[in-house]
Amino acid sequence: MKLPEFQKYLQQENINLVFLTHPDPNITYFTQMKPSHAFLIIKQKEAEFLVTKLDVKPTIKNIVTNYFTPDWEKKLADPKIKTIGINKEFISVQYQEKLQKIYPQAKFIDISNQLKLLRSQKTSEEIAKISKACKITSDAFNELINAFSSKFQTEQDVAFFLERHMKNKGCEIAFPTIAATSKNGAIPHHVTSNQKLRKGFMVLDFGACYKHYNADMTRMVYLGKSTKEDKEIYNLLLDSQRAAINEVKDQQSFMHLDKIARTTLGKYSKYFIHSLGHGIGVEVHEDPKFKNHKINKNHTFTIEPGIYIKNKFGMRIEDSLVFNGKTKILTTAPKELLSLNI
Ligand SMILES: [Mn+2]
Repeated sequence: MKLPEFQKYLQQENINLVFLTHPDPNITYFTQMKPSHAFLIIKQKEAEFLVTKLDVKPTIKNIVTNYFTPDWEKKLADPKIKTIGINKEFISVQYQEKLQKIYPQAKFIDISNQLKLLRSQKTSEEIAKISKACKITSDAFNELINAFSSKFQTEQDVAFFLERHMKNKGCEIAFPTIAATSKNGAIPHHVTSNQKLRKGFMVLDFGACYKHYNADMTRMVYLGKSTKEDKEIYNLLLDSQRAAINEVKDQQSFMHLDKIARTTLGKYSKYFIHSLGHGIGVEVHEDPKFKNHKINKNHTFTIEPGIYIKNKFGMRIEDSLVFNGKTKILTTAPKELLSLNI
């Protein structure tokens, strides 16, 4: 993805070499692979992918692949290398020290921001993969609703159903599925366990990962019979999410969407304790950042307001979207509050 564009940047900035170390997601971004251990070395006109014999040796356009050899460090030594770009967010201190020994003459600069910027604007190929991940995620939810029965006894039973569906469709899971009933839902990142299902709101936050591209979606269902008050607060949250999505347009600041969502929540906004969303791609959380970025064409991101009332209940509604000049919601599973019997 965008390797030539990145190499142009290296030429402009006079960076001789970029060294990406396992498990940097940028390795997956450029190679569209996730080997168990690998380095990616990008120069201004070439790139080399070093993998171990434990993985399949891939063929990648514009990237030469080689196996690690015992003398790989010696092979890399080159006194002409003066400036090296590293991703400070992922390289370990150990590897940075190793590089300093291989290239004692070189200056090291952090290129993490350039990588984030490059990745934040998706290519059509990437958008297609994210869309497919989102479709499989939405399908898993629909299947769950159709199959829901008294056989589902624990939060894990529900999570496993969703995960099995996504894996059966050729996906990995983007992150461990959150199935949180009743007061567990008040913890946004509740760890799903063999906790018996309780009546009340159930938060389902999950996503498929298709060919290294992630989806992220949260839906609410109500176990048992919801009251008028339950429906009112749920619909307020849904209004808040829709109001924020309606404000998506080119060059709009993400903070403006955040403000709209909170204003709509009114007195419940104090229970909305996290950011409205995040960029999504080869990482579940990546740029654009809601704190200080603006919407650009080909950004993919989530919108996910929530209300969390400690020891009572929690709720969140989340969609993954692409802005391609128009707003397109990729996670299309229904958002009306469904009641299920347990
Ligand atoms: Mn999310």
